[in-house]
Amino acid sequence: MSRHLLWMMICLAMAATILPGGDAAHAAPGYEIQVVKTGLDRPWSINFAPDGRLFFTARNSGRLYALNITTGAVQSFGGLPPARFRVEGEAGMLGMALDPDFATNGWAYICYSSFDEAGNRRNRLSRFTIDLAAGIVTGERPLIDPMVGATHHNGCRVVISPDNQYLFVSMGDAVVPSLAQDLDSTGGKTFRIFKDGSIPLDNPFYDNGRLPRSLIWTYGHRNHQGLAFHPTTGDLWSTEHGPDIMDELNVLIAGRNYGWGWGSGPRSCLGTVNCDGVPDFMPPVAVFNTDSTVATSDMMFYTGSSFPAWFGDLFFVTLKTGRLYRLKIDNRTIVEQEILINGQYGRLRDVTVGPDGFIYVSTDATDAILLRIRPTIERPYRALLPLVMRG
Ligand SMILES: [Ca+2]
Repeated sequence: MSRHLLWMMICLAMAATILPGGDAAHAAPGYEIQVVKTGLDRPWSINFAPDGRLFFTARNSGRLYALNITTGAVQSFGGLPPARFRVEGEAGMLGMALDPDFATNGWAYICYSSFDEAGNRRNRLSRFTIDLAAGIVTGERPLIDPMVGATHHNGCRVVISPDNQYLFVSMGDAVVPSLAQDLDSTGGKTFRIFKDGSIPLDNPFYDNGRLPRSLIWTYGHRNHQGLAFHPTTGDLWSTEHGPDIMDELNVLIAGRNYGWGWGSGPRSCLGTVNCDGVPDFMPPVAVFNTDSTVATSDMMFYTGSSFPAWFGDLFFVTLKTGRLYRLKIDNRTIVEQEILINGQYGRLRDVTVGPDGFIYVSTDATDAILLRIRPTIERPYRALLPLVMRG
């Protein structure tokens, strides 16, 4: 046996001896991915309710469901889809936010695609009341109606501000980029209203209640379908679909212009390219896959207790590449990036945190999967004890 081979065998033996004891446990990833439920009716927005169930809108059927993540039981609520519901292309039952007092008032804010009375394509933000005892959705109260609509680029992510005063909702450009630069159009905007639908007088373009500009928070968007408030800074962040390149991550500042629809051509003012002269321009925090979009869908900031090292980290999912990203943020800068899921479950639509502190992700399919990321269960320490000799 050569000295080289002998040395290699000694090294291998040492590695085999050391790994099970300690280093392997540190080298192993600190999380595992579990399939919670399969066969879900194309979820678009997933939200945990105070009773621990996961409520979700179903894009194509226009229905609302509640999933018990322990038993797997799924409740389907009656009273939906709403009248003149519209499902085609990317349109359908989309964003939802549950009121912080959902347990007592049953309010859900839902943004969905509709037809108006003349049959034009629109989108609408409404408040519904969910009667948990009767299992039915009632009492639709439109809050922003109409918004522009098309087969594609219907926006419709909705979130409630941390102070429980305001609703923010995103609207896409309805495939007409120039609408995003027009303060007299609802296309390509973020809107801010009080939860009862009334208009805050301090909105940046408030003009005697004139619509829609009095509702506008930010403009110049293509189709932003992720919204979330940072848990400590209070900044409103957003993921936005790029056309064929440059998906964006933005911080949405009152009155700022995010550039889409400026100038001419489908690639004018992308990221920070060709954005000279754009009024009120706010550049993105980051662009992803500049040569081809990853198709950013929803995002959230982690505020659970199961991954203390990830508290305040930004998570977002992608459709085209089926990824779950984790970004560590320092104020408005990304300081660390990790991809936790990379295409093995197909298109990913939504991400949220559960009451158990685990991270829940839904796929984008007619027969969809709910996944969760949980900490790896610690293996007991296996010390290399000497043999106990009898005698
Ligand atoms: Ca932009």
